Amino acid sequence: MSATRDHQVFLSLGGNLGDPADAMGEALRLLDADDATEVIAVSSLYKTPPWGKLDQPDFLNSAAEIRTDRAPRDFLDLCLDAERRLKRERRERWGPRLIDIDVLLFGSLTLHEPGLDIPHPRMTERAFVLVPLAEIAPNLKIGGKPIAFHLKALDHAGIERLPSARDWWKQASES
Ligand code: PH2
Ligand code: MG
Ligand code: MG
Repeated sequence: MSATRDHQVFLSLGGNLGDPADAMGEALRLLDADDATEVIAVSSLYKTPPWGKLDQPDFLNSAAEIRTDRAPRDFLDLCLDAERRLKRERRERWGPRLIDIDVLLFGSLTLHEPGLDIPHPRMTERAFVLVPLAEIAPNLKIGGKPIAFHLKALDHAGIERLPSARDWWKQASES
């Protein structure tokens, strides 16, 4: 029998077009529906000012802890599939989007392959990634340093936690 491939994965989710909370919820439900994948924890929703390209609407962001038996490339394909199903509009770099799913960490793996850079190379520079992540993984270490250490160096201005039910992602919206 082959060794188990039960990996702990952390994701960042975000969007600023249409109904991003609904899109993130649906993406997480798609991942959870996969036989080899389970959603373990999801952060609250956060309203965050746009980073990179400033003249676009505020984002909603969240973070999720996942467990999967899939290999990294396989798991990435699952995420891309969920994005595609939600009709992500890939128009301009850092521009407006319905949904974006980024794989931040995949167990303790380091990977540098086309389309798959893990740990996510810019995750520690972005408060919109680390603030939700710290909510669900306050003791996480990134690059050997505590998440709180990385957070202290970042500008949190304008980031607002929205009151969210613990399992907000499980329900499809009524509209
Ligand atoms: N995603 C981007 C670019 N800028 N800004 C915020 N606040 N949140 C995001 O998710 C985000 C962004 C490209 O993926
Ligand atoms: Mg499942
Ligand atoms: Mg992104």
